[in-house]
Amino acid sequence: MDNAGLLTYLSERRLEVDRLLHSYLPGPKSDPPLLHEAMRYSLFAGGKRIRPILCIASCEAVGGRSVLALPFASAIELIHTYSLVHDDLPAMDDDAYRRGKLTNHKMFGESTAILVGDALLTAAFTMMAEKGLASTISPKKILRVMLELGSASGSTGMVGGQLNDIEAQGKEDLTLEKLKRIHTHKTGVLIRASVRIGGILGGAGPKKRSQLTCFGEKIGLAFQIADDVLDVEGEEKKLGKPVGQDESKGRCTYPALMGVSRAKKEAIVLVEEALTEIKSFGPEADPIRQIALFIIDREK
Ligand code: GRG
Repeated sequence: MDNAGLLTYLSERRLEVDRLLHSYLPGPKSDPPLLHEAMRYSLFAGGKRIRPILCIASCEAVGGRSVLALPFASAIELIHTYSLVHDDLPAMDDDAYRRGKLTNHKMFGESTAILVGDALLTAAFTMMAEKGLASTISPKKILRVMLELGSASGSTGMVGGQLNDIEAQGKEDLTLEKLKRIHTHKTGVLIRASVRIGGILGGAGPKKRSQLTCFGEKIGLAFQIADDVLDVEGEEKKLGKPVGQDESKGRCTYPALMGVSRAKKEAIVLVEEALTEIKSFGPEADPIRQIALFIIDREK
C-alpha cells in the first residue's frame, strides 16, 4: 500500500464511521435539541478518526470483516470526542479552539459541554450493546470488547492519565518514566484498546492478540510524542488550534524533557518496534503498518 492507497483507505473508513455515527445519534432537532446539536457539533468537527480506523484495520489485519468492527470502532470515537470536549473545559485546559472550530463550551456554554461529554460517553456503551445485540457476534465477545473499552477509558486508563497529567503540570522534577506513564495512560491506552478490540472482533488467537497489544502500546505512545512535537513545530492552520500551548501552560512533554529532535527519534524507534511486533502478519496488515507510519508523519 503506497501513500495514495493509505489516503484512500483512511477517507473511505472515515466515511463509514461518520455515516454510522450520523445515523445512530439522535438528530439535531431531537429533544433536547440543544444537547443533540452540541453533541453533533463536536463529533462532526473534522476529527481524523484514527482510533476507529485503527480498530477496523486491526480487525482486517487478523482476517476479520470490517463490518463487524464498525459499530465498536465508532463507539471508540464517541469516547474520544467526549474526552476532548471535557479536556477543553475551563476547569481543565481552558481551550478556545479545537479541530479548527470554537470549543464546545465556547459555542454552547460550560454546563452544556459537560453534558455533551457525559452523553457521548454513555452513547458509546449504549451503541455497543445495541449494535452488538443486533449482530451475529457472541454476547461473550461483545462483553469482552465493552470491558476492554471501559477499562481503557476509566480511572485506571485515560481518566486516570488525565489526572496524573493535571497533577504534573508546572512540576520541575518530572522524570521521563513519570511522563511516559502519563502519556501511556492519557493517550496510549485508548489507542491500544482500539487495536485490541479490532483483534478480538477479528478472531485473533492469543499470539496475535499479544502482538497487537504490543503494537498498539508502542504506536499509542508514539502518537502522543508526535502530538507534543506538533505543538512545537506544527502549523496552527493545519492543526486547527494554537501551537505552543504546552510550553505556555507549563506542561511537561517529550520535547521539553529531551528536545524536539530526540523526541522525534524516540517516536520513530517506537514505530519501528511496533512494526517488528507484527512482522509475521500478512499483507492484510498493511493498513495498520501504514497507519503506524502516518502517526509520526502527520501534519495534524
Ligand atoms: C477524561 C477529560 C478527560 C480527558 C482524558 C484524551 C484526554 C484525556 C484528553 C484529551 C486532550 C489531549 C490533547 C490528549 C492527548 C490525546 C490527543 C493527542 C488528542 C487528539 O487526538 P487526535 O489528534 O484528534 O486524534 P482528532 O481531532 O483528529 O480526533
